[in-house]
Amino acid sequence: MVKKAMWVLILALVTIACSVNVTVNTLNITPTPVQSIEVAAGKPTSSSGYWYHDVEENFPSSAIADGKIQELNCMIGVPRGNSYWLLPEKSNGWVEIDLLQEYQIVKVEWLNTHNGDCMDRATTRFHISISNTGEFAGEEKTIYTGRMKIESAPVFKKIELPKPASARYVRFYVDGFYKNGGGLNELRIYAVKTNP
Ligand SMILES: [Ca+2]
Repeated sequence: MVKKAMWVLILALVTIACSVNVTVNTLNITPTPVQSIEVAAGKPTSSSGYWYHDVEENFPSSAIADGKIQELNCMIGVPRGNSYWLLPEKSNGWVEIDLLQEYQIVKVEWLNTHNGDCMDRATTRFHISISNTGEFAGEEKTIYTGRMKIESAPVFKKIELPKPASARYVRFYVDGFYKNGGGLNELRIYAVKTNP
C-alpha cells in the first residue's frame, strides 16, 4: 500500500514537473556595425614598375587611387588617361598605397584591368598584404590570396576582414597575368571611422 502511494506521488511530481513552463530569457545581442570610411583615395602610391608605352604617364601606380574606373588608354589613345596601372610587359610585381597613418582596416575592394579595348592584360592571380612599416620584408600580413579572370567590364571584388587589422601600407601583389601583363584599375581601403 505504501509502495503504491509512493509511485502515485512520484507520478504526480513528474506530471507537475513536465507541466511547468520554463521560460528562458535570451538576450538578442547584435554586434554594433562598424562604421567605415574609404581612406586610400588620392594617397601616395608606388609600384615595382609600370608599363612604358608612348607616354610615361599612361599607366602609373597612382591610377589605382584616382577614383577613375574607365579604361580609355588602349586603342582610343587618350593622352595621359591615367585611369589604370599596368606592370611592365609579361612580369609579376606589386603596387602599394601609403595611407599616411595607421588605420584599422576592415575591408578592401579592388578592380581588375583589361587594358581597355585591347583586352590583352589583366591580373589573374594575386595576394594582398598589409604592413605598419612598409618594409614588406617578412613583417607584413597577407589578408587575401585569390584569382581573377579578364573581364570586358570588370566589377569590384572585395574582402571583409573578420576583425579590424592595423596597417599603414597596403600592397597588392600580381602573381599571375593574362597574355601580355598584369595590372590593376582601382584599390579601395576601408577603415574604422573614428570620431574626430
Ligand atoms: Ca583607377
